[in-house]
Amino acid sequence: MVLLSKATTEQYSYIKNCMPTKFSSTIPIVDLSKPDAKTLIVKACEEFGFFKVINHGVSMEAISELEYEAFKFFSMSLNEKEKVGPPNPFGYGSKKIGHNGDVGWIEYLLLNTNQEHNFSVYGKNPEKFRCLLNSYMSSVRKMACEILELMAEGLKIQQKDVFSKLLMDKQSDSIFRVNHYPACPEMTLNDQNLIGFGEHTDPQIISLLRSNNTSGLQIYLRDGNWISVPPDDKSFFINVGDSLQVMTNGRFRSVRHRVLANGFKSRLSMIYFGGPPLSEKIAPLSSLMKGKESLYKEFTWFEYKKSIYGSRLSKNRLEHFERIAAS
Ligand code: GA4
Repeated sequence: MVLLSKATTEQYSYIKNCMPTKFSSTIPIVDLSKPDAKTLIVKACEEFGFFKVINHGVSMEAISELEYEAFKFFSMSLNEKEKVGPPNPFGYGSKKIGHNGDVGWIEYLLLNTNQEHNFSVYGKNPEKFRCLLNSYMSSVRKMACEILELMAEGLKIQQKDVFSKLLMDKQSDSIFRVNHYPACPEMTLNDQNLIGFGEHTDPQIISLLRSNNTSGLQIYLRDGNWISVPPDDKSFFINVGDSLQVMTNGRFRSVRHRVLANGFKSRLSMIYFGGPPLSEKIAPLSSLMKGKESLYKEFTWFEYKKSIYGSRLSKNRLEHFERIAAS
């Protein structure tokens, strides 16, 4: 991404009259090595749709090495980076998010976790980048499955792998994303909040995010306030996605979140979005209904994806699939 002038930054979106957001100390922390993990996970998913995980078992060395390669990739010329191809559906993207006019102060790589990519164009040492990415993705998927199994246990569902089997499926439609938010010194001049990635919920089942120590991530609370998530490069942050909201019939809520650009430091985040196979039917699990009515119409992941790709980032996409309560 080239250093952008004021004239260029004007094309981006800002949050106007944004109240200074305090770093929150209320974000739930789950220690995966402790026996109370499942109870804390369920509580966090009900209250926030978001929590931080420590003692996750992913090697810090593997994380740092991948981060280093990713920074190297983004430091190349635009011309070199564009050799990867545009991000529709997978490749290198800059500024534009999705296909419906959303923009952000961001450049990124979008990768399919099952598909072989043409790695010969990924940076100066593509083979190393590929190896690091593959081993990172498999460790993070393992953690995602462990968390999903703890969720099932915490929800007292008999079939422990009811969620995790969807990510383990060979046809699982999971995505990996590396986001680079360059520092934007321009924005510090007039106290503006430049949007890196606009507010949205993740459509999949679960997302696992790890970033460097640069702030920017904010989550939206049920009380209507945005809070800043203190960065922590040793931990992972977990988001409930729309599909898990539906499967739990609204007991877990997908978390609305956004990223603001930083005036001084660049931010690099890596996110694994665990999704089901395209043909999978998404509907509330009968074991969680217990006489309650389903809040959602059944749909396949393919149908949901089709609908999200036709919508703006900030849209409440589940609205379309809600059952109207009979009066
Ligand atoms: C949000 C979560 C993931 O980053 C993503 C995004 C996708 C994209 O960048 O192409 C979408 C967005 C995300 C939801 C609405 C649509 C699709 C951009 C957009 C405007 C890869 C995903 O799966 O959905």
